Amino acid sequence: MNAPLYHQRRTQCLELMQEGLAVWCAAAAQTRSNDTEFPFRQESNFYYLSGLREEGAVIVLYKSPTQRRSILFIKEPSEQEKLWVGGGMGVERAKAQTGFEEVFDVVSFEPMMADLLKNMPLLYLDLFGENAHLSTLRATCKVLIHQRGVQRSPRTFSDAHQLTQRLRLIKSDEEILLIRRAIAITALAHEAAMCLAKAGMFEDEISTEIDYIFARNKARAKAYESIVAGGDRANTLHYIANDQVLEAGTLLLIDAGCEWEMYASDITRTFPVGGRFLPPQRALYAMVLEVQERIIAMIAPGVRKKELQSAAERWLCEGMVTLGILQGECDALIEAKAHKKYFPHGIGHWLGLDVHDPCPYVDAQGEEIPFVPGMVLTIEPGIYIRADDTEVPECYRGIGIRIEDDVLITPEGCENLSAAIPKSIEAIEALTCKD
Ligand SMILES: [Mn+2]
Repeated sequence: MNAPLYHQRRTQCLELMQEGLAVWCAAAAQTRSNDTEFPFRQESNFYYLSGLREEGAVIVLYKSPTQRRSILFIKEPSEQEKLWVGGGMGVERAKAQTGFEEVFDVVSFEPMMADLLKNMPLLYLDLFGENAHLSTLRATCKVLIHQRGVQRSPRTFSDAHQLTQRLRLIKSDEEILLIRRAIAITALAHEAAMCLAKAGMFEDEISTEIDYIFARNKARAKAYESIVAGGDRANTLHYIANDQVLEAGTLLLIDAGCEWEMYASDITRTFPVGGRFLPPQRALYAMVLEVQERIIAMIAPGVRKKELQSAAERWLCEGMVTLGILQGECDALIEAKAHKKYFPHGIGHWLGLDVHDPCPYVDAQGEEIPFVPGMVLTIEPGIYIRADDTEVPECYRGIGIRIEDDVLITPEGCENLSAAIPKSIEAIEALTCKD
């Protein structure tokens, strides 16, 4: 565990804080059924500040005009827990390994908070999530509000996650390495899927191969449920049933990415099932690919995401007019939002500890934040034409295409971190053609 790295993040967080106290809770175990649980996944902001995969722990940062403290409350595993589930690291090991200046048993959280919150004007906490200690904190604040001799007590509440999410916007070199590793494993899975898919197979034969490649390469988890969508099912944006048969002459859209040391990858490829692109598929694919490559070429420090969005909408609209999918003049079609029927989503999103990394898109004034080196985002134009859409030429019906890469902003422009995953028509057909 890189304790100095997490220590530095807590220092940065204290820097951002106003006078006050900030609390981040570890994720709670989630029940799957009766007394069994889903695999544990740490809450991303908690992990960002600690590197800990412990359940039931709490981080408290304290900032007064004279003092900055960084405190960890952690569960001391009981003998029963040690026997059944192994338990966590406990207070002594946490003191030795985590780099927190102060570590306490989590049973002292409540009494210590009463003391720490005294004379504090501001409490940062997770306002919008499941906060195991919210009622405790509120009760503590209420007592202080009515207590004699306490001059100030927290009357202002702020979102603690906003502090960490501001810091998470710019990835360090260490974080970029983890994203690169996630993408490298994800690349193996997408290439294997292109080689494997053929008519007559079930979609979940492909998704289980993807799972296997992730697991065999020691990626602990998927960053999200894989979308393995043959033919018209690609037009259901979050199709995850993955239980239908692949048909000859259709495309397969796969949106899948593993998580490596908590960092996500998010990659989509669309390719013909066990053969070559048919002419209409090829024409539509080439158009989406060209737009994707032109958008990536625009990316550089100072550019804003909304510029990418409007360029993608314009170019996809022009492409659809050229192919006869939309009729009319492009300005008017965009004005009428006609293109949104076929490109209904955003051009991309931040990527990091969460696949949709909840870092800010706008500054305090509501202005979109321009790109800065170290930001990572996805670029994922797509066109979705349902089989039952009688407004478009028949040859395009039932085709859904998305091409998604993960892009790092660099001082010079950008780096497509997933450029090695086949996406040109030639590179894809070299893998999908079985003859
Ligand atoms: Mn995505």
